[in-house]
Amino acid sequence: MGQPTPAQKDRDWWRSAVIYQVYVRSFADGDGDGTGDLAGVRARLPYLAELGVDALWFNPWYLSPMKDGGYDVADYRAVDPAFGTLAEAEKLIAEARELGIRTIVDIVPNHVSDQHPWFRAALAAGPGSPERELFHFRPGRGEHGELPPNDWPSQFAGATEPVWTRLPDGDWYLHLFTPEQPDLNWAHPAVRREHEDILRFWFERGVAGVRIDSAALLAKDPALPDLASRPEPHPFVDRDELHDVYRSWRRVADEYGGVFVGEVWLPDTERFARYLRPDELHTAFNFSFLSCPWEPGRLRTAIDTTLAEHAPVGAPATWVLCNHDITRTVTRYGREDTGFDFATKAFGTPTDLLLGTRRARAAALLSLALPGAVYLYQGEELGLPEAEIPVDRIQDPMYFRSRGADPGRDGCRVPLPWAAGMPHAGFGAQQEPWLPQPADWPSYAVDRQQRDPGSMLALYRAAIAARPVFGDGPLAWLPAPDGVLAFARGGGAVCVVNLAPEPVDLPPHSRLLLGSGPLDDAGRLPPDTAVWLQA
Ligand code: TEU
Repeated sequence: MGQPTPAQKDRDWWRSAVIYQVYVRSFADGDGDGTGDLAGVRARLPYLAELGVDALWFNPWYLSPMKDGGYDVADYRAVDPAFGTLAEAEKLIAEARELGIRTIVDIVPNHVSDQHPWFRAALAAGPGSPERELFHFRPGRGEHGELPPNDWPSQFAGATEPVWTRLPDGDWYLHLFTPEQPDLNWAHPAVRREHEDILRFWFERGVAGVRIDSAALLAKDPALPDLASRPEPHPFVDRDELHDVYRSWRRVADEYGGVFVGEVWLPDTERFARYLRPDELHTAFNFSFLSCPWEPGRLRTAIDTTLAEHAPVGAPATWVLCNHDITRTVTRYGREDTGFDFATKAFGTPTDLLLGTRRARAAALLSLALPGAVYLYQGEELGLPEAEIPVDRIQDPMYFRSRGADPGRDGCRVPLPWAAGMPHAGFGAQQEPWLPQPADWPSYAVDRQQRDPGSMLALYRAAIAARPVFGDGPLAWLPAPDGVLAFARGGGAVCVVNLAPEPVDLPPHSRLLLGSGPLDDAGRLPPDTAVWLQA
């Protein structure tokens, strides 16, 4: 095999890209109404170009009643007026491309908003109508149909809330998430046709990729069996029918050179990899790396398992530390339990932010050195911590669905601080932001970090710029003391991460390229610190 040509490299951009996730609502507020918008993103494109990212993934920006932050879509072909217009989205896609930045949109195929015309028509048409066949409507159980059709638990907050809602006409409808997010019936050909059309709609507008929300949940066993009956295969997770759906999506994407990233949460690595076969999705988020505790053995295993599961299907790995659903990295790594699990999220967990930040800096150098694509979530490059939102300001349905047991996901969705001395830390000029910013937010502001060579922002910029020194070879572990991860990828650079409790000597090298923190006085690598070395 020879060297790839520039055209091949360009086509394969997604195999090694740095992709920045924009939660539009909280990124930058262009019109000053307290909600982030496309005008805000357009104004900050130079910031993103300077950061050096290859692509932007936008959380859903479609018309939505915002019962779940836009994951309740009323019209997949319209931009919500709170964010802007379709014409503005087109401009944004084009302007980003001028700066060398590609766009990924977020498609939500499992469910629609209860305000979507299909669901409204289904409600109006009544029991037994063809309109209801696009969803999962069923009569209830019990003498008068007063009991839900089965025992499935909500994907939000476990078993505390049902996934069925009963209508005045007696029918129940299925919603794995909130009642405002009715699940579509993926066995219906019209559902498949519509989504392929939506893909084309956005590819026609110049997007380079599509993130697929809840990608492993779409297909349902039509018998809707109780989970208590231990049905095999699972009635709504990772069903085989899905692969046929994604194969036909792939044919659409291939017409445009578009790529997919699937939100696939599956513990079974072999089942996970099936979504990444050459005629299915290009990539999927690496939630096992994201959930992994800050512990050397576990991290090394997570990395090895990731690479081993991707290799047979020829798909690149992705490396993700956080997103809009997950406790912020600096907070998570500053806790006793440094792993991530929805089930153990709680209010008031003790956190050492200095420790967490040190580790998050090291984790940044680790993930940016690994082979594959890296996802950054807005604010990660600023080292923002998870905010504790006052309960009377919480918006996330996860909090309400769990009856207040789960703090919800608002804490990682707080509007960004851009300028320390400005109202609302420069997020927007006039109105109070839709979620309150903590008092110390200005200390994380972009303008401050831009002036500080020791800032998280400076580290991310330097690392993204230097990343090509690793080359694009496979990962090779190097001998290292206990608790230390060291590897190279054929490009002459070595990444060393010290997760041991004591400082360690650096391996022989010609030059220190980048460090997540200073070496000690004896030139050793302190705990929770990473370096990139020229071998
Ligand atoms: O998240 C999906 C999601 O939360 C589940 O897959 C969950 O992780 C799993 O059931 C584990 O319990 C996506 C979006 O990222 C999220 O913001 C949305 O709220 C959700 O889908 C519904 O669209």
